[in-house]
Amino acid sequence: MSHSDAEVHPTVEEVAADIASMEIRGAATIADAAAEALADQAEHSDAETPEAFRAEMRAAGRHLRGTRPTAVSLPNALRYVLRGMQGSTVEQLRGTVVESAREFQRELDQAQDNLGEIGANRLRDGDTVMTHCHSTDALSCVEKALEQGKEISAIVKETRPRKQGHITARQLREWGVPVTLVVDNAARRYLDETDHVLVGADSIAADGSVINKIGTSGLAVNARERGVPIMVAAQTLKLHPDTMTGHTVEIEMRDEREVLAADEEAEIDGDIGGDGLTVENPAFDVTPPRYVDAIVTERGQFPPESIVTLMRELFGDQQGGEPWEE
Ligand code: RI2
Repeated sequence: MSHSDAEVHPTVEEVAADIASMEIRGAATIADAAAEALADQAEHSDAETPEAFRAEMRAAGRHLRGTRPTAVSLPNALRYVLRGMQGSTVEQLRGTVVESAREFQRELDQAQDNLGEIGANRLRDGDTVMTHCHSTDALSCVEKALEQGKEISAIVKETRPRKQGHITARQLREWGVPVTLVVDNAARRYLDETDHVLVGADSIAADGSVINKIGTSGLAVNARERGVPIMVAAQTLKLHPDTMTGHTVEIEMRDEREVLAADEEAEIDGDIGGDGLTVENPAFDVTPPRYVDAIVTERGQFPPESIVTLMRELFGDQQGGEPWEE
């Protein structure tokens, strides 16, 4: 068997399929699942030589990497775990992969907690936040503010086409937060009642641009026009190292069926044109740094223009090819 035919464990295949279908979604959750899948591959590998083991791990990394292109937390997770693979025997390699996956997962949890504490300090007692999509980093700020004894209300944008705003609404209600759920088109009307727009990020570019769920940039422009501050909660795992050397972030285009899905309530049967109809379904958009007031990370809050300094500190010394490449 050549190295490029190396076996990928069924768990890796399942996790990859679940990420692609968005059964597993949200940048941090994707990163956590990818690290877990690599640990699983290592634990179940029956490779007999270190070379075969390394080839398997690289193949698993490539398989996971190919699922969704925009959230940089995925390659950042794969890099962290695969660069931790050390040793000259299969047992050493296995042990270090599992150990670095666990370490990555612990750091992920810790980073989200620390970020939440920092973000919560921006929220005052009685504030109303407007959310877009579902971000565990953004929700962590609300959770910590509640723990500090502050009363927070939320205006939650539904977030077409997949309506992840409903997940946000459900979580906030579990915490006892008063929630007003609105369709995306109603957001501007409710900005007058909003103290902060609070969103997450899938990737942050070196110039401070924020790549997040489609609709974020329009919301940010409207919020700026109304004088409502825009806060982005994104742990440093969301910083995109390639953008320091001029690369742009690929925006994922998803299936048209997400847009055309039948909806009985709205009398839509999912068939509105047939041939000649083009459907575009970009999952993300880019909010330029001038529309963002603060990027809140576990390392502190930053004006978007200064995020590049943090990126240099974190990624400046990383060189060489990707650890999942042959
Ligand atoms: P956390 C989501 O993307 C949303 O765009 C959200 O803001 C972002 O990931 C970050 O989520 P998708 O996977 O890492 O729903 O903060 O397409 O949980």
